[in-house]
Amino acid sequence: NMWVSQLGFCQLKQGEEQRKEHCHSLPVQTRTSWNAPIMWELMFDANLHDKAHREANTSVAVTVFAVGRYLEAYLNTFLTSAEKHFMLGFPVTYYVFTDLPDQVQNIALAPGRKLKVVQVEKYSRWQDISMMRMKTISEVIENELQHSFSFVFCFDVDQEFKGRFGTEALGESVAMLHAHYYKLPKNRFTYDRNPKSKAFMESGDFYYHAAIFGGTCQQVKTLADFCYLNIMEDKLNGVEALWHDESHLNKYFWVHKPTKLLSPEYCWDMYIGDISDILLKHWLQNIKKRVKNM
Ligand code: 2GW
Ligand code: MN
Repeated sequence: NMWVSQLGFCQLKQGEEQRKEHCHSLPVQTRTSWNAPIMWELMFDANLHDKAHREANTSVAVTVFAVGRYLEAYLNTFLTSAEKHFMLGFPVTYYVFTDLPDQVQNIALAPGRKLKVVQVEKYSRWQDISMMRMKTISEVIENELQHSFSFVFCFDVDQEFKGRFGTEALGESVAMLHAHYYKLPKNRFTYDRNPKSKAFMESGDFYYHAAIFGGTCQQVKTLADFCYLNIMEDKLNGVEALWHDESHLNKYFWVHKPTKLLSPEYCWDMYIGDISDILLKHWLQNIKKRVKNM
């Protein structure tokens, strides 16, 4: 997949100049120490990424869980906004996992786009609803996705697409910079600090957000298996990581470095005051507080 990073690299220098004109803030970090690109607005040419992925016949699977009251609260907004902004013009299949398959409403899908509903059990603890997604993701990749899709992206359902979320976000192994932490010093990162948990970390690179991760089927399956096995080992040992699956995901990306990072523009939170780095606000925003307050 050399062409993706080559292409990102050519764009970077030009983009840095453009960002200086458009942003009031200091330059943002656009490369990790292991040379993975961090995708900030203006640092890439969306058309070049689309062209390359059209030539590669790229198809994308999305996994999203809407269990219990999250179905009514969030699923339609997630899907209708994805149809406006997510990988437009590319074949996308949404895999909706829910305990209430009959209550999933039909929404209008563009040509080449599909929705599959898969029934899952409803765990009684919300921590298990969140964590056990890793098991289901691994199984669906193994049984179905690996044969039909180039990439898979896994999303929290409590979000709304607000702008292009396109092929520039695709890569072997893609992690999301958590909007609340990207400017904080590392000692503020909320990694799991309990040596008894498999998610335990003393230091790390970034604090990643489990609301969005993706990559090739093989890479995402490796991630999901790692997290699921460690979650189950924690259960056997009677411990639970501080931020559940997110703690295990952070451990995974510390041990297996992602090949691409998404800037917090891809999952911005409208309640964060300092928007000086954010050119394209709310590409995908955390809508939870707004819905809960209604
Ligand atoms: C979750 C928490 C409290 C009560 C209910 C639920 C819940 C979650 C639910 O009733 N039904 C359901 O389908 N979920 C799914 O789990 C849904 O897809 C949701 O987006 C996801 C994660 O739960 P969420 O979005 O409420 O958690 P956040 O936004 O605080 O998420 C971060 O931390 C989580 C672990 O604590 C996960 O790592 C998540 O990926 C992170 O974004
Ligand atoms: Mn969420």
